[in-house]
This record gives sequence, structure tokens and C-alpha cells, in this order.
Amino acid sequence: MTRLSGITPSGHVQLGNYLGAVRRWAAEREPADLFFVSDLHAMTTPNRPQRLRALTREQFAVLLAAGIDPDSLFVQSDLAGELGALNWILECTCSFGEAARMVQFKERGAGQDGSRVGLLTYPVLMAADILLQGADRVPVGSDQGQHVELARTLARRFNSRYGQVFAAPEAVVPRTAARVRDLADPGRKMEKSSPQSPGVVFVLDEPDVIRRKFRRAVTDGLDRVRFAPDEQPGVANLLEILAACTGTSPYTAAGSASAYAELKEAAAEAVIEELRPLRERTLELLDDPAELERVRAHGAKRATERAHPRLQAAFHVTGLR
Ligand code: AQP
Repeated sequence: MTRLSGITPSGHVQLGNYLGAVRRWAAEREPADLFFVSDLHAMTTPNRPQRLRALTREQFAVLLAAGIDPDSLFVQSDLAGELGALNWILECTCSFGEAARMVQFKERGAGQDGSRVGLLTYPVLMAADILLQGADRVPVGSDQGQHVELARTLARRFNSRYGQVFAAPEAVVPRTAARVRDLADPGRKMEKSSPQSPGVVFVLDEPDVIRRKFRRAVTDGLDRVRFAPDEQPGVANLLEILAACTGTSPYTAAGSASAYAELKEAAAEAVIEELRPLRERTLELLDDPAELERVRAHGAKRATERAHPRLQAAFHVTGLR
């Protein structure tokens, strides 16, 4: 069984990415699991080249610093040639109607003349990411389930049209659906592409910046530290963060503070302690570009070697080579 997970360099890695995904990837990984920085996907929306390059490096360093095995880690664009080739073959396996029916495209791009074609076709590129590496399990949030379903449809259609080459992947829902919310707006999830929000905590934030963001966290007027997500979403978010960083449950965490100020301080200090080794190791790696490049080249070589036989088989059965 091979699981594949990615992170898009659309912003700096935030606390939700770390607690909900990266920390688990490192802790629960199986030998065959694969992780990648999906820089090609970041191009579906406007971005600046220098920023994209810097964010890709930073995310790669964070994944390494979190303890992900260098053998299973790569940057998507390091396989751009192989992915581009398979992407084309899969675009010619996918109908326009199927791509246009993707909910994310309908929400973000449909009907807008200026939206990028890549926004329409990126689920096909995502299928190429999955099929090229032979991944059969793809952990995703509910918003991405439809894309994995498309990858499954394309794998099956390709296999029945040309011959068995690809494993048909399945979406898997991560064990606990942790959703870290924006501290300034607990009605929405924390997102890395909202850097202007004062409620997004980045994993490389200085401790004092983290303290300030928690001090300003939005709570409510009930003045009662209790885990009641529907009634008190801001307080519940703080309790979930505190619990995630101290290895306890939000209900137990509720017993550790009697006032909001105390809870905010406890959550901030727990986050600072949780992130300290990650931050230090990431900064060390970013200070050593040669080592980072060496690990990246190693990951690219391993991923290309894994992809090659499958791509050759796809070329062969389609009559391309
Ligand atoms: N707030 C969150 N709580 C828990 N998990 C989260 N993830 C993202 N936000 C939270 C998980 O992080 C992994 C990598 O995310 P992604 O880069 O693939 O894209 P995303 O889910 O769209 O993340 P962001 O931060 O919200 O990015 P933008 O702002 O670009 O949309 C995924 O496993 C995701 O579930």
C-alpha cells in the first residue's frame, strides 16, 4: 500500500498544516508513503516566481525538519517532464465535461473568462501525481475527494482502453479530522494563503509574534472555559490547539485554565514549545542551501526512478513509443 500526500506552496506553512497534516505524516508514515511539495499546483492562481521558489524551498525544509524520510520526499516540479507527459495522456483520457464538473472549478473558475485553464485541468495533473507514483491510497479532506475519484476513473478508463498500467487509487479520510481554525475568525479554517489575517499562526513565526496572535484571539462574552464547539467556537479552537500540543483531550485541557487570558497564554506557550524544534531545524536547513539541494536532488532521483517504468509502460500501450 502506497499513500501519497502533498502540500501546496501557496503561502508559509501554518499551524493547521502542521498539526492536521505534516506532524502526522512524519509520525504515522509507513515505509512506502510519499510526500511532496506541489509547486505546479500553486500556479493555478496568480503568484510571483521568486516567492514561489522561496516558499517551495521553505516547505521542503519544514517537511524534512518535521522528520519525513528524505527517501520519500520530493518537489513536484522536479518531475515536471514525466508529469507533463502523463498529464497530457490523462487529459486525452478525461472528457471536458468531467473536468468542468469538479466542484472546486465550478466554485472558483467556471464562467470567468480570465480564469486559468490550469484551474480546470489541475485535477488531471493531480491524477498524474497519484498514478505516476503508483499510489493507491490518498489521504485528503472532503473537498478533494472528488479529485481522487476522478483519478480513479481515469486509471480504470486508461487500463480498459489500452491495458493494465495504473493502480486505481482510493481517497482515505485521515484518522482524526483535525481542523485548526483562524484565531481571529473561528468560523473559518486557518489558511496559509490568508497572510493578512492576524489569526493565522505560521510555524516559523517568532515566539513573541505567536504570543501576540494568541492574546488577540477572538473568543466570546460567556467567560467560561468549556469545550463546546458549536456554542463557543473560539474557545473550542484554543482548547483543541492546546490539547494537540500537549497530548491530551480538549475536555482535559479545559480544566487547566479558569479564565480566557490564562487559556490563551497556555495555548501560546504550548504552541511555541511544540514548534521550537521544528523552527530551529528548519532555519538550520534553510541556512545550508547546499545540503537542502542535495536532499532535494536525491528525492527527485528516487521519485523519477519510481515513475519511469510506469510512464514507459503508458507510452508503450498507447502507441507513443
Ligand atoms: N486549518 C487546517 N487544519 C488542519 N489541517 C489543515 N490543512 C490545511 N489547513 C488545515 C491540511 O494541510 C495539508 C496541506 O494543505 P494544502 O497545501 O494541500 O492545501 P490546503 O488544505 O488548501 O491548505 P491551506 O493552508 O488552506 O492553503 P490555501 O490557503 O492555499 O488553501 C492538507 O492535508 C490539509 O488538509
